Amino acid sequence: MTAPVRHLVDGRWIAGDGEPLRSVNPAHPRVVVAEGGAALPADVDTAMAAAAGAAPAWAATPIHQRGAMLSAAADVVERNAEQWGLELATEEGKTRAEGVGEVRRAAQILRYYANEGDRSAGELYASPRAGEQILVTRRPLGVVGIITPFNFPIAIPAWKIAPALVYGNTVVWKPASTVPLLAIRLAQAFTEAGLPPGVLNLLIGDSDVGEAIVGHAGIDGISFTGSTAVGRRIAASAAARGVPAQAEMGGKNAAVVLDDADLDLAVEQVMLGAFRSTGQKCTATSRLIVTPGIADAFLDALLTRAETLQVGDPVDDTTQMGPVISAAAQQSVTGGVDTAVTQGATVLTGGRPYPDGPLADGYFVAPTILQLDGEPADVWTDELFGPVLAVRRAADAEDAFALADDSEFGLSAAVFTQDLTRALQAVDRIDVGVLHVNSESAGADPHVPFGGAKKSGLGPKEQGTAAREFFTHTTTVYLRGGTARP
Ligand code: UN1
Repeated sequence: MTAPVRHLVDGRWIAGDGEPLRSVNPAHPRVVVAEGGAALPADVDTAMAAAAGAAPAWAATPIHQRGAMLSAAADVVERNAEQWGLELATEEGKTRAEGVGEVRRAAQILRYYANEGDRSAGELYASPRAGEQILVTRRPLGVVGIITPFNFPIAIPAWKIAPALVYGNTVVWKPASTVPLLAIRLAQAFTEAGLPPGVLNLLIGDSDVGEAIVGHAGIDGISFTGSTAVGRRIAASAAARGVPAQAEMGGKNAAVVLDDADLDLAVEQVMLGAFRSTGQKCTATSRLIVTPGIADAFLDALLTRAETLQVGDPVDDTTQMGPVISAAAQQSVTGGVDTAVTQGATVLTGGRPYPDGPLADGYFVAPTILQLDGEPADVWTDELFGPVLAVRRAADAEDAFALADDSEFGLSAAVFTQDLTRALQAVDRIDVGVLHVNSESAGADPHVPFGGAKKSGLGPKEQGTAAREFFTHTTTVYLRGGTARP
């Protein structure tokens, strides 16, 4: 059954007047998941006006009350986890287990921020002057634009929208046009929770709608997750107008497997990092670096696992990996593999769609492992956003850490070792925003900072206490009694 695409503006669900917008099931592209008119850039004016109109009353609402609405939204999300998780798998292509897990994760994120009122609201400093104290308090930015990618259609929106709202901002949100249904579900959770009209506005459309949000004169901040090229463009445009921006962009995340690693654990975790969500995570493991004492045994075991990974329809419970999001993504991933081969890479397994059988119609790409022998290759430096793992052999642990760090990106990394000294060296040598020791490179808990080093991110990090850095600004209050003598 095809769901209607609707937009939420000023508390009302409206049909879009733009071009027909349609999300399809990437495992069966003839199946339309949601359909309706896209939003138009002109709708951004209406949504911005609604958000600006709602902003003063929302900012004046006590944070505990704002949090209570997030908590009520979390209840709705949790209650619908099975159904929405299935819809997520159908619209985005990750497995049903991952889809349900992601919906639950969204609820968990909402609950974390729902409790923000019970945490510290600022700082208090001593004053060098008698009778005075210095407070650092926080204020919302105002109206923020939120632009989210397809790959976590409910968790990433939740981790941007929840802090935006709890800190007193109002929001105009544009999700990726490939996943409208899950965006509508999250917005429904907020309306059902009783969020006042205009506080959260949802416009589903193409990049022209995103550009209209970013370029709008009334916008007070922009939070974006997506490709490096778009993130840089948004941040540049925002900076040129003095608007704060937060951009979470690409990764080329390495897993380093050292001689003393537990082989079974490392194989298991590298498989998860490389192929869960079909490799479509900015935190996915796309580079593997192995040292000589374990390389052959590790690669043998990994190849066996990759070749027996169950690729199929995400809603089938035996499936371990689904399709990529679109035909364009499928072409760009296989094109990236072809380029790697012309640059000297050897395909150890995968690299292709499935020409026949039940997977031939969907946007499937087989789990792919490529071996590089030291030659420069784009697959080592550029994000492909698919189930492709490039492998290099390092001379020793030092060389492995240097290879892992040799990237313009610095989002996440994983290091597999049982040697504490080596693990601590990795913390020093690999410049990343998120480092996993003996676990896969993906994953982000709601209560701790998430984001990249180097060129993976611009602006303050997300989640945990870090989110407040972006969604508020400080007012430093020099506070003295009102008499001449203290
Ligand atoms: C995760 O690793 O679970 O777009 C989250 C992305 C990241 C989020 C990763 N911003 O893939």
